[in-house]
Amino acid sequence: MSALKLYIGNYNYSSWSLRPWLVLRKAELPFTEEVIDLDIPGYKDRLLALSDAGTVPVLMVNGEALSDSLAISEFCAKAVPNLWPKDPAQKVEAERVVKLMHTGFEAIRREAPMNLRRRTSTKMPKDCLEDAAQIVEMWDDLLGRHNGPFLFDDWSIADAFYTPVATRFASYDLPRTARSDTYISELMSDPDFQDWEMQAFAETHILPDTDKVNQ
Ligand SMILES: N[C@@H](CCC(=O)N[C@@H](CS)C(=O)NCC(=O)O)C(=O)O
Repeated sequence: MSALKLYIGNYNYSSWSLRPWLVLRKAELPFTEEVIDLDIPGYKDRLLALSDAGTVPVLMVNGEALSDSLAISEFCAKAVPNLWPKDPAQKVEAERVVKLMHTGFEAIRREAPMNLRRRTSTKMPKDCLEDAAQIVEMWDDLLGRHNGPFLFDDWSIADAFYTPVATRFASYDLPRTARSDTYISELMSDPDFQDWEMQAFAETHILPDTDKVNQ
């Protein structure tokens, strides 16, 4: 495997960066990482110098830039088996729920941005609560049909995509069932996630606009 370098946003805030970072960790693919502080003067130029997307994450593979969390996760899945469920029907379902997260749930993303240092019990907007309820229903259904502790029994890319969502439930105290609460705890006690979280707690860079959301 070629040398891999993952460019990521700030540990505390960059949910899209956390997803492929977890996938690389679970794939046991060696990689280095570099944080690009978001929302500081010149940050966009740095992102655009890396890839036309102008966003993080970006995975450099032998000098070639691969942007987008899902594309990077798919790259890992091609290199290493078992990052998607083995059962073909489960794989289709896992891909569907990942795509749902990748393109949807706009209200929870806007109103409850990932902010690992944040803990609040503020009243959340209705559309955010509707997204949260839909996610809990989906988690409960998948967890009920499989043997857990993950959405498709063993850990998969689907769990990477919902880990930042789990942190939003904890940060903004969003309503959930006992079954979903157990799943959230499982994701948040994952040793790889905890390594990431430690970096977030140690980080001093602040995104004031994100910190203000639903303060
Ligand atoms: N669809 C992209 C979204 C990437 C994205 O929006 N990343 C944010 C950080 S979490 C970003 O780079 N924001 C900086 C900006 O848009 O200027 C993915 O899945 O990687």
